Amino acid sequence: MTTVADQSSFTFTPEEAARFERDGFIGPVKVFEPEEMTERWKTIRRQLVDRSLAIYPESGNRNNISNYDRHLDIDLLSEHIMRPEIVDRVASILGPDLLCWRSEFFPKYQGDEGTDWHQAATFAHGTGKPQIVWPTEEGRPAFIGTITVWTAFTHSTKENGCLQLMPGTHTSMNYDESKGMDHDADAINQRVKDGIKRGFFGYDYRTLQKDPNWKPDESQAFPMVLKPGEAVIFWSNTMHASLPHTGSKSDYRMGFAARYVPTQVQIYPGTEGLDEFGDGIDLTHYGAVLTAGEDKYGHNRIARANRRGYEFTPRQVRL
Ligand SMILES: O=C(O)CCC(=O)C(=O)O
Ligand SMILES: [Fe+2]
Repeated sequence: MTTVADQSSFTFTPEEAARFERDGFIGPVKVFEPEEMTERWKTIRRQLVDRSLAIYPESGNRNNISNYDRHLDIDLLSEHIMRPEIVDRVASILGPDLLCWRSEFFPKYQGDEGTDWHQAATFAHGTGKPQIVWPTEEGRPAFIGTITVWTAFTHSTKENGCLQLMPGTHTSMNYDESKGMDHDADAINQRVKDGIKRGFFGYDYRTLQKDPNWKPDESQAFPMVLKPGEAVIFWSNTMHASLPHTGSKSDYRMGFAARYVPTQVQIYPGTEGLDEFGDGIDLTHYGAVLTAGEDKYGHNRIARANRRGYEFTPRQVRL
């Protein structure tokens, strides 16, 4: 008897599925061996500087959004978002037809503040306008949020600002993203919240709290320590934050977040641009990537290849 290699070997076991449903996150999961990740990051870091095919122009701002979606021009990042280790697991949560609609870098350098506690459902937080819209059932969205896969490109430790998550907090929102926030780049690294230096890249996420007197319960925080090449997968509406970087200069933290939704979700509906974090980008060259299955809805513009010609081949995940 011959055995056929199981294409979908990274889908969740029933235990993993139950744990994810209970906690709203799972990790660490291995995407690459640490040595391989370190090598890949060396190359990616060099290639990031060449913006000739990046889909957004360069910005002078520090916490800028011009490095969003570099998977649309850097082959190693294009390949990263398509990795079976990631896509199969995301399909276990969202089903077999998947789009990657956003990637972002999250660096922390020596002395940087931690990231504010937050939950994201529509990603309207910066603009007041939803960036993703789920279909409604009986007038309400069937689901909220996106699945984020945050991969550590370097070591992510308590000293250099690892992510923190609060298990089980994905079932209700403490924030109203439609309120909008005022951006103030001068506030970066200036605020201490419950004894911890934190901010949200020039925003103060506390201004979105439904109850202004409520405080996140720090005792619920789980520190997600990751080796290079390990990832955490979480619902964006799970309470998450990160610690300040109190470590040494050479030990910087670099996270790469890729965000996924099923094909029925509308991405950037009714807009050709995005203004947030004190920057603006034009979506003319934007496309979502079909990472698995097929797109039966046609709601969104799809990028079939990156701008160097790397073709995105969707996986067919057997669930
Ligand atoms: O890396 C961080 O500090 C924050 C990441 C985050 O909020 C996200 O990936 O949604
Ligand atoms: Fe986040």
